[in-house]
Amino acid sequence: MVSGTWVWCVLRRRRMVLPLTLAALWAAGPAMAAPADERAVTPGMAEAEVIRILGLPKGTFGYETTRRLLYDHGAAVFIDGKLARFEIRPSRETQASSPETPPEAPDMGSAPPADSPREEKELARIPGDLSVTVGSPRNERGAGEGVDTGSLCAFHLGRHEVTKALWDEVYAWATQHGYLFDNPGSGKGPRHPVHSVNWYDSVKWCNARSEKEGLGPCYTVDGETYRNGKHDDVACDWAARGYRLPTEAEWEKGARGGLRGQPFPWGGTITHGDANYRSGAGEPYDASATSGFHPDYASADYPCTSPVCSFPPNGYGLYDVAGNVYEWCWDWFGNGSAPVPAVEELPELVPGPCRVVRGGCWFYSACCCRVTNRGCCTPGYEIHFLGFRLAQTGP
Ligand SMILES: [Ca+2]
Repeated sequence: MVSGTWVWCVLRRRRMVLPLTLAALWAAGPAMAAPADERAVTPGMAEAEVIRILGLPKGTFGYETTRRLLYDHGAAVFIDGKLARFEIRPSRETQASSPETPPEAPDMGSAPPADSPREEKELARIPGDLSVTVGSPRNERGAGEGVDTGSLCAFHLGRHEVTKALWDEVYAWATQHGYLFDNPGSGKGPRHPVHSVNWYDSVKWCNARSEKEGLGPCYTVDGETYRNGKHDDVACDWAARGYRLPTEAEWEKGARGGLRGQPFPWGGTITHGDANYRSGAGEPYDASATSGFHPDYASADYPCTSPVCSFPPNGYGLYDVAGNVYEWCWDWFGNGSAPVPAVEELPELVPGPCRVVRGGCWFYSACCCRVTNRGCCTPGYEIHFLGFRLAQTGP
């Protein structure tokens, strides 16, 4: 997992915000800079408030010390491998008067109405994980991406791909408020995922929806809210309340739905009962009795997308993480070299020409629907099997 930006954590409650350089952090003295004894970690902080940073070279800035610091004292944002902001969390006594919102239980029983995406459960809370594993073993059939481990804070991830109906609503507002897109967005129906939007469109649309709803937009260019043009130097304010694309690690954490060590959110094989993808005889993992495009959605009139939430959700209540449309992620892919390089072979923190896409789609095979499968496209690319899903920072 590589990104030009490594972030980590979360920051939502009342607290002091204390901008600190790393040097100042170290200068703060042993009470802050020295790694605390494991027993000093406050009970009840089990879920990652803080933590780490998949792919970041350890030792760059005293990883273990910083991790423990953050775990004990607050949360931080890393940009390009450097500690950009450190936040002090109130004492637990202070927090006692403002209890945390309990984790939201996955709604496994019924799909949320896709034509009313504003409802409370549009985004599911994905729990933090002190030890999250992403990628797959090298010997996994299809393409072993290599394995990396790290930690993630709790965050929120869209239960379904952004629909054409929601795209249109925000797009109409955005174009009246200074936004310019490369593509108007397409979709086979209002409840189908929007497709044929490039990375720039997706990011700008996230900002537009944030502004439309009075939330702080995440993406800026040269310090200004990103509203038009094609920019590869987009910065993300990971502490902002607005909508954004998931990081690749967030996407995979959410897609697994709490199930570890399996290529799909539900287990080891896939059929047309699980997802909208292109089945083929002899394809690894493919156990479908029907072949070709999904029989319920196949047509000569591409795309063969399905309405969102047409298949069972995963353990976090997320739909279509496997198949339907590929989904843009924030991350740069690396240097864009093919074939897919293993995680640890990717050049660290070096922006490449492609952004990661995840999850497979109606047009591609079972193997592409694996939760670990990594695809990539140039950020200006758009096609009828590529859309996106929203994320939000948050505890
Ligand atoms: Ca998908």
